[in-house]
Amino acid sequence: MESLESRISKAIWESTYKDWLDIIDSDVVIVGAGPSGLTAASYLAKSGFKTTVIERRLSFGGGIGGGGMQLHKVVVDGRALKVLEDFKVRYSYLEKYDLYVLDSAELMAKLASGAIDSGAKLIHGLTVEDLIVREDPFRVEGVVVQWSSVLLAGLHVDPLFIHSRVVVDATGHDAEVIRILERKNPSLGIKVPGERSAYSELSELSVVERTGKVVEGLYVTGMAVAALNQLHRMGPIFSGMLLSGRKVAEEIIRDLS
Ligand code: 48H
Ligand code: FE2
Repeated sequence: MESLESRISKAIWESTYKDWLDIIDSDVVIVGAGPSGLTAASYLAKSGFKTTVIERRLSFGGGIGGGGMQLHKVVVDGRALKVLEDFKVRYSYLEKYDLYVLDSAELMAKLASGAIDSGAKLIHGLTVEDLIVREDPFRVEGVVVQWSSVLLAGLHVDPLFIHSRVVVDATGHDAEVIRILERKNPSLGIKVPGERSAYSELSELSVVERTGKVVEGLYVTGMAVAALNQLHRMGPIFSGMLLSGRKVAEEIIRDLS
């Protein structure tokens, strides 16, 4: 029998290699494992699309973990209940505020495990630093990825590619993927003006309304929708994020089918 150390290393290398050979050609790459990205991933994977979620950090949940100013709760309104039930997230109704309250830890954990159980592959510690594009006509055909640790160390290491039929920007407030498009493909005329100040009631609706395709092959969901369309922010109410994730999944399912 080989040493345990050799077997540990070989088991990890071999199964990572198998996973990567599989995800290098995905149907959908979702950038960001926050509420909108995880929700979208689950519905897409459940519909049979090979879905890969790339997350820069070594954790999942994006802004959920911070709750409301680090208090461990977030809220949703009644429109999001069906999504919470799909993920088996528990909530309590506070009648006097007409809001549903949930534990941020439970929401993070169950969105992530819902996405994984539906068949999505989540890779963490990996950053999307560029896009694969084709021109005439312009379309996005995947992402350029690098280990987050390499970027943090400031090393010059060339990246690798994940090809996909569709990419989703679920990177939150910074709309990082669309900003790459803005910076590197100026002829498209895409501008990311950034979000506006708080107006929760309005932005909870408009963020869902404006969710969808940006250019051929690239879609946007979650707070990145606000940055792209200069919409208001909403604070720690998450109905818009969950519904935006579900909506982008439905649009992609329709477009790819
Ligand atoms: C890989 C990346 C990259 C990259 C970023 O911020 P998120 O939680 O995003 P959403 O849009 O799903 O949810 C927003 C919500 O959390 C929020 O902040 C709300 C509702 N705010 C309202 C308000 O008023 O403030 O998650 C995005 C994820 C994070 O985990 C990032 O680490 C990750 O994307 N990410 N991953 N490559 N280039 N950029
Ligand atoms: Fe936020």
